[in-house]
Amino acid sequence: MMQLKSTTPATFDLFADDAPPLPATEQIGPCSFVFRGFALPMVEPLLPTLEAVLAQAPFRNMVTPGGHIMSVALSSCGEFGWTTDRRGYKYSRIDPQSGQPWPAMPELFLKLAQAAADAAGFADFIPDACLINRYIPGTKMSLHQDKDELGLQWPVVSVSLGIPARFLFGGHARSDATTKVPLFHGDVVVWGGEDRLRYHGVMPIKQAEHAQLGEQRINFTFRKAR
Ligand SMILES: O=C(O)CCC(=O)C(=O)O
Ligand SMILES: [Mn+2]
Repeated sequence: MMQLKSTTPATFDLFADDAPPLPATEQIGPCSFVFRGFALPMVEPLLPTLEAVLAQAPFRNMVTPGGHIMSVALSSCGEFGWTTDRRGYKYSRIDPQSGQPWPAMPELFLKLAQAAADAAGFADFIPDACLINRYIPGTKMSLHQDKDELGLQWPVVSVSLGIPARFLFGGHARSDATTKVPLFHGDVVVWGGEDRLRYHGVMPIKQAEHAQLGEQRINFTFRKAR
């Protein structure tokens, strides 16, 4: 497996006062970047915008095809939303819970996704799907690939808000070694190109409280679904 240019130590304590400062931009793969605090300048208007989206399409815990209820609660906005049920994973224009189209992708979300994609070398990214995940302490996301999209030439742009997470970034096989990337409020990760189908996940979220978001982590991932 290729060597990753990560400066993150293999083990770390997110809460330690003596934790080393993180570089502003970290390259975690040939076409993958962590931009520290990239979303911070937009957080103030982002939160009420998110609330308006969630009023239309509230978080829900979906069922996987295997019958497990996902611990992470999910919603979507944009032309397409991602759903899972006993029949499988899919993108759809209609939120099955409301029977209505998913909320439109707010201009601010689009701007943020485009700016981050641009910074990673993917100009003119026009995502048509934004998945919104809500993690509470103890919840996690198992290693998986984002592969239900048709627009695999476009990156995934992932925005983290609220309490910290330890993001796992692996290779093209589930069994490949993973790099542990701490993600904090405002951090944005972009992976695309040859890294687009790399396995990734989120370790169980540790108990913590965020000044604005309380005991939760919100993550948006922007994709080109169709
Ligand atoms: O929460 C994260 O940081 C990653 C989320 C993710 O991989 C997904 O929604 O597919
Ligand atoms: Mn994913």
